[in-house]
Amino acid sequence: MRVIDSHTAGEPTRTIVEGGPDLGTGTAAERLERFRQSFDHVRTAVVREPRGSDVLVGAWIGPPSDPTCAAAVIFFNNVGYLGMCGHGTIGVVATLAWLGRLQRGEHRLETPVGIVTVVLNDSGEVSVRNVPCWRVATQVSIDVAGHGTVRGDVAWGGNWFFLTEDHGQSIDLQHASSLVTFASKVRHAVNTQGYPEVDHIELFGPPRNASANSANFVLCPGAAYDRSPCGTGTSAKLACLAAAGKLAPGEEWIQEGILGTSFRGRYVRDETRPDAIIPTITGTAHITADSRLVFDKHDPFQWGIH
Ligand code: PYC
Repeated sequence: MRVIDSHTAGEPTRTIVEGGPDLGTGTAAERLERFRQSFDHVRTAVVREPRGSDVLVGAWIGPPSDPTCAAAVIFFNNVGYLGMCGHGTIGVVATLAWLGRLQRGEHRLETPVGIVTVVLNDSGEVSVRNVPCWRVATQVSIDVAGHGTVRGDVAWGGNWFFLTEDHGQSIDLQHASSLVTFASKVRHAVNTQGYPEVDHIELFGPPRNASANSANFVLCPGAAYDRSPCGTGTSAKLACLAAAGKLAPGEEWIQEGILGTSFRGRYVRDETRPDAIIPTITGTAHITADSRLVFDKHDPFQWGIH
């Protein structure tokens, strides 16, 4: 299997470009189910140790069912599958461009949660026009074991997020392990107190760079945190800001991540539903490896360490 590794603002993506599972025909959502049912061992082999790590997001690419799209994409990590992935989409676009399979300009990609439009800019930056995003709950109070009440919003940004500024934590890399512990407790509380679908927790604090509007820490499904500002997390943030009347359509929002790297975001209103926005997130990915994964049937960890 040939894979291309990249990182987007520090967060890695491993894209399968040859020798991936044959997921047949159908929509990206149908093929994700086929991946889950019949090829989950490929997911674990590609992203888990010893070939990968908990931080790695994998991407399967294949022919689209919608002829207006350049490709279908399915994202996965060490514990399962993602609906959409902003940093991963930027990584996939950079990968396809590096392979000479995608030219500058606008393209559409089919994901399990809808079609996204990507622009490979002359600068090499990639802009991702995400699926419609919206806030579903405002300042809900969650009782977090050992910490008391935490208030935050619940929003869809292509994945489900609980977003809070009310946490008393320092948003910096030195505190990464305590942030993971705290955010995991918040997720458990959010899941058991009304929002079982939320699998990403996003904490906000003041940015390091004067040009940014905010800094975040995002706990991904599992126990890894996003090294980038998280594309779907930034989309969820824009949905909350729009719903609160704190960011106007077209206005730029610079979201800094835990490493100090940033994504730029803007939105337009979704003409078809008044509660939703369509965010566009812009960032840069770099290629880090072009490798072949070897699967030895005598290797006890052929399908990854479980
Ligand atoms: O960039 O949307 C994102 C993302 C989700 C999980 C890791 N990165």
